[in-house]
Amino acid sequence: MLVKKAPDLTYSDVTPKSLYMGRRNFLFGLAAAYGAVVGYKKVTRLLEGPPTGSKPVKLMGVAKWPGSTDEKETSLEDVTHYNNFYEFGTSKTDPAANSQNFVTTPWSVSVEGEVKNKRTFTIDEMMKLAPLEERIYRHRCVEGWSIVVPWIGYSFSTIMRLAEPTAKAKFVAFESYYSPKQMPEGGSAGIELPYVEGLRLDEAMNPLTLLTVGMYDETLPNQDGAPVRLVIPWKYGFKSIKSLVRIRFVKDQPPTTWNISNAHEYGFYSNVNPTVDHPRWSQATERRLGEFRRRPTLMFNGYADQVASMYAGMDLKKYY
Ligand SMILES: Nc1nc2c(c(=O)[nH]1)N[C@H]1C(S)=C(S)[C@@H](COP(=O)(O)O)O[C@H]1N2
Ligand SMILES: [Mo]
Repeated sequence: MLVKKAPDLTYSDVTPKSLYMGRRNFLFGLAAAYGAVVGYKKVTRLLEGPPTGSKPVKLMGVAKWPGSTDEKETSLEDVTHYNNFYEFGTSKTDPAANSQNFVTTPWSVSVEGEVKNKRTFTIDEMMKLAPLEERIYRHRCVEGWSIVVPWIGYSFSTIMRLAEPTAKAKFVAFESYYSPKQMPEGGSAGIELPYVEGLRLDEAMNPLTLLTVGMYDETLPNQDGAPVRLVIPWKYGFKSIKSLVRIRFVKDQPPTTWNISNAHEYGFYSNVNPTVDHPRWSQATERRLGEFRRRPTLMFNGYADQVASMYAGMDLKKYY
């Protein structure tokens, strides 16, 4: 049975090793600025020959979302070099090291199941379904570390409104891309792949649930889930599924990767809750990447006002 690592990390784990964004990417950004992201692959080819992988490009016209936290943003360096993305390896530094040649163009995401309008979107279509917003969210991993990230995206509810779930739809099942060829480390990750996750319909509909296509003013780096992922800020990080290819509206609660792997330790809900400990460690405190001292973990990761009512009357020890 695969187990997640106990909390805590040493400062050296998150000390910058190299500057992540080079001048080349800045140039891609400028070239791609006209017409948002359209044609950036062409630009890549022009500047450096055959593509070796998809690189972040600047996103233009992103509005500031009024609900952002004013806590200090975690550095881009930390957010891109301390990751969980088991398809690219199980150590925190593996995703940055092993995902650089991940090719994410072309990309499409299918919307299926109990909906009136089944559809497949290309990533370019998906990026234009709603105005992009920068939302600075706290993000808390079940292992005890946390980050503050300026994500870019729009509420997942946009997709739901277009898809029009039928009365039978009670949950949404999500699936990540998986290619043993592109992700050879996934074969020894110890979890079933493709990575799968799920939300109850009302959780998916909650305006905080973010269909995320960028961060720090650019499209997503590969290690953070390019080209599209979810971010569900009141839940432990593993619910925020990366490199999404399939969205399925379903009748029954869908299987989820960490619950399949170790049901005793990881439930379906996985709401951040400082009063419900993990079987092997306390969840009362967390360490923000880039800081030394642990800080208290907040109920629903500080988003209780927006989400607590969805769980009224539920025993959160039972539905962990
Ligand atoms: N497909 C996929 N999605 C994933 C994971 C993964 O291994 N594979 N790891 C999860 C976990 S455990 C966490 S904490 C977050 C980490 O997101 P970040 O690396 O962008 O901080 O991604 C989640 N989404
Ligand atoms: Mo995590």
